[in-house]
Amino acid sequence: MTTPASPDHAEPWYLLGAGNMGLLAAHYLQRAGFTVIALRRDATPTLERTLILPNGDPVSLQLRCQRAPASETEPLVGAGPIRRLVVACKAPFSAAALSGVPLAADATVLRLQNGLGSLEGLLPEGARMIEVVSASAVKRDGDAHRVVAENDTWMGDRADGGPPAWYGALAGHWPKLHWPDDFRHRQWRKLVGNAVINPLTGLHDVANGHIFQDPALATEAEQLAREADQVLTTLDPTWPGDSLPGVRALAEATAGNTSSMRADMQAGAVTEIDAINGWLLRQAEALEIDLPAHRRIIAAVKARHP
Ligand code: KPL
Repeated sequence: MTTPASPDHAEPWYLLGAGNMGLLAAHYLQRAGFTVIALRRDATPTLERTLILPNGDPVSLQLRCQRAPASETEPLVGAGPIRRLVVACKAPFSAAALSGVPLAADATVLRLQNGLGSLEGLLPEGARMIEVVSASAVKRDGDAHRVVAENDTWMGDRADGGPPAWYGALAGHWPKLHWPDDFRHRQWRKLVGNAVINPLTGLHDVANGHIFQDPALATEAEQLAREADQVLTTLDPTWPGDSLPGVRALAEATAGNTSSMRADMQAGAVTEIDAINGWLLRQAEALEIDLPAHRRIIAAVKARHP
């Protein structure tokens, strides 16, 4: 069931990154009656994918495609400045994916990526960046994308000006979508979970649940969480500063999962370490705080997969 078009639906959403989470966002946007256009480097006219919902129902997802410009000087044929964009590519590819994409000066950008800071300096000054943090899980299943769990998803932005006009329509079709008052803390909780679980599971090639079953890894996890809390409490004294139990609960709730960084390292792909642990380290450096456990683990991940 889709929502009939309203004036607010006239503006299409463009999508950069038609991976698991990008497709899930595209599906909810389409269900809410919005047009979604995938920006691709190739010339495919449409993108057809199958999304399997948690109840097992397959949804055939069809997205119109627009060829993204290969360089900043090449125009985007057939499109004026883009006013709504979902960035769901992996964090390290953000600059390349955005290069040449003609964003309107007041564009709204939904950032659906792990880590923080990956779009810094890449958007027009007047753009509104809305961060999306999702606990939903989508996995490749052969040629299809399986939605393993539709969990909570939170949206928020730095200005905290409240949700935009289109949010209500989307929230009616995106299960468990919230615009919370404490968005930043939710985003940081996800960040700390990723900063502990992802590099440890990647380096040791283990599933998430293994971390707290192995005393050596559990000690490393504890150090990483403590150092993250030290930075975040300095940035915001209202940060509760007790991340470890939440990280443990996340590792247990996703015990059988292969973290995204483990999957990247297994595939020999570039990891999101710079957007996750690297973000914490950059904050720490500015605050003159040393984070030896994060420094070590960043170096270890990069030594394997530069
Ligand atoms: O977000 C994740 C990831 O793998 O990137 C977690 C929560 C660790 C689940 O695997």
